[in-house]
Amino acid sequence: MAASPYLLLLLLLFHPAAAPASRAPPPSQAPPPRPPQKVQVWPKPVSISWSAAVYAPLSPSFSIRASPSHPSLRHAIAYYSRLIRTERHAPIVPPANYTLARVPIRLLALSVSDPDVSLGPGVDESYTLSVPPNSASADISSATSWGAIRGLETFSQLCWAGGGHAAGGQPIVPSDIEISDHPLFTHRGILLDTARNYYPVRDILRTIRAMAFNKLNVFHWHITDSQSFPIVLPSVPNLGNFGSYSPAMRYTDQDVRRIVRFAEAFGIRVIPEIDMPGHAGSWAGAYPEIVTCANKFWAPTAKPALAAEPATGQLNPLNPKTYRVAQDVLRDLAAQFPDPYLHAGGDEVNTACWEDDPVVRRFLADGGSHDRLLELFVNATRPFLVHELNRTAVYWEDVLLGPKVAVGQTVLPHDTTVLQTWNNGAENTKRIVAAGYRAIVSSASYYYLDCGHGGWVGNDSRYDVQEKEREGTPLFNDPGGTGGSWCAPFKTWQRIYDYDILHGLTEDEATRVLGGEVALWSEQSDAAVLDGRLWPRAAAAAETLWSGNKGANGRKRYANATARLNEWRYRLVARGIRAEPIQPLWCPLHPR
Ligand code: CP6
Repeated sequence: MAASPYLLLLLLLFHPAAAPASRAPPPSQAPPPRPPQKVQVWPKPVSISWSAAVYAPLSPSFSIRASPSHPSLRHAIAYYSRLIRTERHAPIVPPANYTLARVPIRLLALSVSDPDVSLGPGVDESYTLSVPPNSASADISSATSWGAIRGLETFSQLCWAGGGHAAGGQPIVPSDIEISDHPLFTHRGILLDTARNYYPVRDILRTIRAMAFNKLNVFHWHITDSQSFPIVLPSVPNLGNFGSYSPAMRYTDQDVRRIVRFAEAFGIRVIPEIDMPGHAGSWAGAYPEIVTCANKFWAPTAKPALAAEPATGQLNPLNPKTYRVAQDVLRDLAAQFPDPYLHAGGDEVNTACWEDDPVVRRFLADGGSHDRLLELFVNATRPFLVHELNRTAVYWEDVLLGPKVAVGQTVLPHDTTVLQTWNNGAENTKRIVAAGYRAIVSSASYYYLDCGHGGWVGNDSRYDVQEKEREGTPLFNDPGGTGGSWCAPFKTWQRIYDYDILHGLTEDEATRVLGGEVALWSEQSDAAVLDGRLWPRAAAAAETLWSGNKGANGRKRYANATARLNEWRYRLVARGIRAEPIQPLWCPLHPR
């Protein structure tokens, strides 16, 4: 029987939930170490060779050194030194026998051939890691500092607590192991919407740390939306002052710097998004004159019967002041966020909202079109963003594809535009890359983590569940718009893991897919549920974006992923990330 009293003792002593973090059991009481047979690293590295089940203890004087040293690596080295030395995660699954190497590992040596390469799109994140047999030092080699950081994460995951008496109570690592690793996609991200509900800085920092654990490298910060404008920008401070929920719910210059620096230390880019011209109702607090229909309709459609959520409000493309404010916003943003990409929104333009404005109505009556309005807006903001601020403009797919409003390809040059798809999974991605654009995939039906929690507005007579059932109307198709039809079904980790962002693309088209982002829209989440909403589902995406979802035989490695993701989830919890469980603990203890 697998669950011997012996194992239960081990769990009691070492399980993160059971034992306080800082206190290792006295060596005399500790059972012999029981690491897993297979090496567990999430996301799975491209190649691991580990022939014999030999582990080496870490020396109490274990240290990490880099040559040449570089500022961007210093933080990561300090962080991982501590993480590794205080490792408290022990494997759940009882392992078979193994040998403990006699020589402890005293040094992890990083050699970086080009440490000054700065963080940015497409940066080389490859690394090799080796722990030679009977050696007191392990090595990580990489082209860039960012690759070294990925290697440090891998090394930290090789370490297990519970080395026991023979290991001097120290963590142990597999010995005689070689790992060679690089990402499948260069863009692997999480979108966090901080406008529908606010997230304190510390929760954002924790999320960034969890991203690094999963080798995700892009934090797409959907800062503003119609509901709030929670950032204070120096040239236009009133947008934040009048557009945020409260003084406590604003990101200051200092907050932003802290987040950007923290992310960079983990090799994570921060791409800021200020959504415009749609989803901009919150701008009306400071500048009512440039916003059409603010708070008058619900978004994204102005038809009450189809309303999805409060509130809307759009920038008026025919008001010259719109562009003075928008340029101030973009300039301030570029000063705060060093990443070469800047996201300027462009999603879900609501034509009726524009038509609420008399000047717009006259423009349309005189032969103008909705497409022309969006084109005016993009042509008045994009060149500034690209040429003055030297950024690649990221937009939602809507800008090119509509469905309601779209601009021509002449407005969006291939080399300075990246489009993020969301609305129609594979099909829209194909349309975008076939048209020659680079794409980031965030298919709503696979990668939207917010959905599945019912409607956004309560106390609504249209929302009588029993009556719906009597009518035979499934709630998911609730035409009242409060049932969240766009959300169904809930995105399970399996659904996310199975999704292939290159599905249906030719080889040439696939070269223009930069990667993917899972999205946490925050109508129904805030810091209270953040970790559980993101993890471990975002980890499922992280693995497919790093090394794909197929095993060596070319088939989906789904069954094998369950046990590994379960194990990984426990380590995330041990590292302070409150990830949801995916199984009863009973399952790994009773393998079948
Ligand atoms: N907010 C903004 C949203 C969404 C988008 N943009 C959204 C649309 C559909 C679903 C979830 C979120 N809430 N600004 C679309 C990019 Cl299902």
